[in-house]
Amino acid sequence: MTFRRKFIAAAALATVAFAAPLAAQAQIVLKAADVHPTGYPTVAATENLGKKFETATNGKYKMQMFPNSVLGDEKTMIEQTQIGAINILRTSLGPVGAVVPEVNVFNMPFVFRNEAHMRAVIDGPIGQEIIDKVNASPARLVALAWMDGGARSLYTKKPVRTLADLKGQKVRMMGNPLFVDTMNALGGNGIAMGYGEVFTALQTGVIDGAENNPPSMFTSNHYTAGAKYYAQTNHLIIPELLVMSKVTWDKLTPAEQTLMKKFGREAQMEQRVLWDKSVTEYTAKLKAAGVEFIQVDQKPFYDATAPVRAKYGAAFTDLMTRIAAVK
Ligand code: GTR
Repeated sequence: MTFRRKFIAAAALATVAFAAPLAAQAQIVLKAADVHPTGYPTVAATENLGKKFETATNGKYKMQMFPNSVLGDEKTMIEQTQIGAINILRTSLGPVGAVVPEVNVFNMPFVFRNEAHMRAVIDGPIGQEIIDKVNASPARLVALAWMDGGARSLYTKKPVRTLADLKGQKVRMMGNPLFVDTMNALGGNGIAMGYGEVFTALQTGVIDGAENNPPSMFTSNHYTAGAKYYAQTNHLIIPELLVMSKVTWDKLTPAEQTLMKKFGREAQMEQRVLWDKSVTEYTAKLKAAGVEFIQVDQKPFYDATAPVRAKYGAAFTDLMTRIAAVK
């Protein structure tokens, strides 16, 4: 190789070597997290939001999704989001209630008549008020959008056909005293633990059952750990949140914040469509795997949880009247 050629080759290499780290540095990676696996409605809708944000900002940002609880359970991930170690988190409102008590109005048993009622509430002014409360709280979280977690029902190793069948059964609940109180009011024995611990706890007999929606019951494999009966109590209809760390939010330009909110709202609507499909799909899969779906009379479950609504709802009496009035 002549000197001139060597020089050109070296210069080209240097350009590549120089350009690559620059380009890598220029792109800001947003870490997103979810307890659910790839393909789950919440994960898919959040990933799409990330792609839209990347395109709209001409590649200034890129979202990297950490699904399947790889960054910890929801409580831990909320804490990581508060300090900015996670930038975007999709979480149930359940554990958010432990850090922003004002959202607990949506976490109460039977506060919504059904899913359609819940959707009408979160899409309207009350949903926005709760989002504003999260954002105004000292929790350092910025709520971007709602997502749908359907209705939670009981799944157990022994069938629950009436309230009496639940007596003394140890049932895993999410980490928020409100949920443990709910299970105890139903006559069971509520035990708080992280989602990722439920499978082993079912296998080893630490718990006799848990409660969740059909997509979660299927994708977490809990039905293979002995929980073969799904009693359709619908006792909790808890919306979920897509939140951004306030640390990250404050670094976005006002235009980027507007984009984030817009794409958040779109993700809310997109996830809902995916959600409805997944409930149908996973209910069928659970049935095919031998899970018995039990229709229960929900009235005794509603009545038994009245003390929980009285205790936790005392702070929200006006709001609860307004929620009940939403058609
Ligand atoms: C699911 C929900 C998760 C998580 C989980 C749980 O339905 O989507 O965010 O809260 O339940 O029971 O911990």
